[in-house]
Amino acid sequence: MPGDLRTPAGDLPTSRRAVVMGVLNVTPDSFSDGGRAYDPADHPGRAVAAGRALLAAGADLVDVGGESTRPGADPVDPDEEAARVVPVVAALASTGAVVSVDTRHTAVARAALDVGAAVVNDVGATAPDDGMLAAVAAADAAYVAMHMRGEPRTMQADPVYLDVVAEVEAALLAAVTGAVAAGIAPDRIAIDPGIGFGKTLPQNLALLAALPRLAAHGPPVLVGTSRKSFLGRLTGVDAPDGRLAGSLSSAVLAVRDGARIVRVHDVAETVAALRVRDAIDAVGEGPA
Ligand code: PMM
Repeated sequence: MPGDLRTPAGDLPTSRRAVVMGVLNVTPDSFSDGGRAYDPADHPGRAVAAGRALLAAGADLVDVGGESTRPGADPVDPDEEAARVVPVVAALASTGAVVSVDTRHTAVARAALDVGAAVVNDVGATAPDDGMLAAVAAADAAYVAMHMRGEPRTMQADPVYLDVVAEVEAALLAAVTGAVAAGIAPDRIAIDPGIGFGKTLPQNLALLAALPRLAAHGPPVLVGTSRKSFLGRLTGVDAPDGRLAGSLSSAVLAVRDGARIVRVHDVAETVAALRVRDAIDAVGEGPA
């Protein structure tokens, strides 16, 4: 349930409505938005304005990231990553917004939690950084455990699984067990199969088809398909910001199949698309 991701900054909606997480990449090189929210000469001004726009468009929370995780990306020094994200998290959290920090580095998570981040979106949760789980537990924050095979620089080289669904499922359940053992409240943990993180097109599709199975474990499932290259391949659209139709359709289908949180760039469009799904879902199979 989204309510299980309640945060010090305020409870997320407890209705059956899916939670919409808006993407705010404070990087010069993200594949999906080409660094539009990051201007070193106007930092954090441009990024904060972009975050406010996501909230105004209907995002329930904003996910601030300072390291591009696109396939082939070089790692970013955690000090540089923190310098990108911390002022943005601080400014948005100070207005009462629920802010998550998208990182695999404990130092960055800790710095963001110190200035008001309520959620750590750990894109390295299947091999967590030293001290990451303890930092989240100490802050009583929510935790998103995302599956990634390897690291961004090499993850798409040749991802091989015997059974991608079973292996991702097992890794996520192990991540939840580790998070609970470290003291993170079980009702503040979400899981994410990490679409595009060390997966081929068929593997991404297998994971999306298996969302009901992943959702049956209990922790809310977060799904991020927005603008990703598998959508480009399926729909024949090269430019990431031209992949709206694929992004919306995959978000709606993910929610239909049990995802409780969707991580998206096109917030207003996703909110509208999910409204249609919610209206149909609310009627269910009751009498006409
Ligand atoms: N995808 C990206 C970055 N962070 N976090 C989670 N939990 N799930 C995702 O699917 C995810 C993520 C990469 O996409 P971007 O470059 O558009 O941010």
